[in-house]
Amino acid sequence: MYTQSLDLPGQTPAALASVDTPDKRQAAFDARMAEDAKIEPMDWMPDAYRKTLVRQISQHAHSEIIGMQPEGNWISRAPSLKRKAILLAKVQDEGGHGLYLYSAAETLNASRDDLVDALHAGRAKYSSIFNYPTLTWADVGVIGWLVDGAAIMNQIPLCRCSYGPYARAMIRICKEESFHQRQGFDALLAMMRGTQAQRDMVQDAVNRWWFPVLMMFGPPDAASTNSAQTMAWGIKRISNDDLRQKFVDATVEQAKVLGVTLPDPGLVWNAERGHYDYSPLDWDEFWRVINGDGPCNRERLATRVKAHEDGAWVRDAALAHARKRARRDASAKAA
Ligand code: FAQ
Repeated sequence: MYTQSLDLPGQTPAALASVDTPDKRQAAFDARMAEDAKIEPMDWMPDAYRKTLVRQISQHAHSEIIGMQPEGNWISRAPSLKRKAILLAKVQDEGGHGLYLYSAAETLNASRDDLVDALHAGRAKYSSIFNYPTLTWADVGVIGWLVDGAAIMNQIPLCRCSYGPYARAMIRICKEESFHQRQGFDALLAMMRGTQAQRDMVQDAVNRWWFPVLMMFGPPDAASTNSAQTMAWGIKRISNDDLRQKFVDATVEQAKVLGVTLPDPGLVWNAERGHYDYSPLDWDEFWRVINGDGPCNRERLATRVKAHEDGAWVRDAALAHARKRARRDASAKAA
């Protein structure tokens, strides 16, 4: 990844490099956490910190890769050349985000093959949101506006994550996601200025995506098993419920500009809290979806596994080429 080559042995910051007993290493790590400094790949870190980062970063990478499918499905049916070019670029960006993130996970000594195997075998999670279908062109706009919008809200704080490679990957990803969000809003605005049938299509898509998007932020804080520790480690900075609330508050105003109704009668301004209230979410649906039984889980995984198998010849060719180059370099050096 573009940043990792900077993290070379010998560049380990003094605070962690100079300590050699387990207790001292832990104390130095804790001191780093207390001063909100970054941990880099060559630094000592507790196993549990490494493990939780691999879990979160790899699930994030899987989400980006699986997340190419719902919109990729519409590239050949985009309504104009301009929209097709934008959508192609966006879907390609999501693939790129997956690659930065797999690379960030590799800096933690995780093997990419193992991570991908875990996804294909159904052992690793990916975001619940990508298990919902894209039925019309308006769904593509709504993914940009709401799904990318929620992703940005969740990911901006990750730019300050305590693990350097993840934080730096997130800076670039967030810049691209914010283009994605704007293009989705723009596509919807064009439809809202069109015919009644187009406006109805947008409203229908918003009705179907609104609640699943709110679930993207994860379970309520009280049921979030990982939050306390990941927040203590400076990986997560803002809780699931607080991010969800920030997203709701920001999106209500955007919906007004667009002229769509958010499908929740319980969505009302609460002057006392200074926030919008919203109705309780269907957490049974959320757990069903993340445990493999959403509307498209089987289809998404089968498509991913097939793409991986169909691409075996590309990986074989790249490895053969690398071996050939290494042999050539070795004989050039020997000559
Ligand atoms: N879906 O204890 P917590 C995108 C799991 S990228 C599935 O609260 P945590 C870009 C969670 O893993 C979208 N599983 O967990 C794009 C845990 O299970 P585990 C992805 C979920 O980690 C746009 C269990 O529930 N973004 O959209 C979900 O502290 C358009 C308990 O939950 C990221 O991955 C869920 N929604 O918080 C691409 C951002 N929520 O692992 C294409 C980085 C929770 O213990 C098109 N990740 N779970 O077995 C995070 O910020 C966090 O991992 C959370 C979950 C907030 C997702």
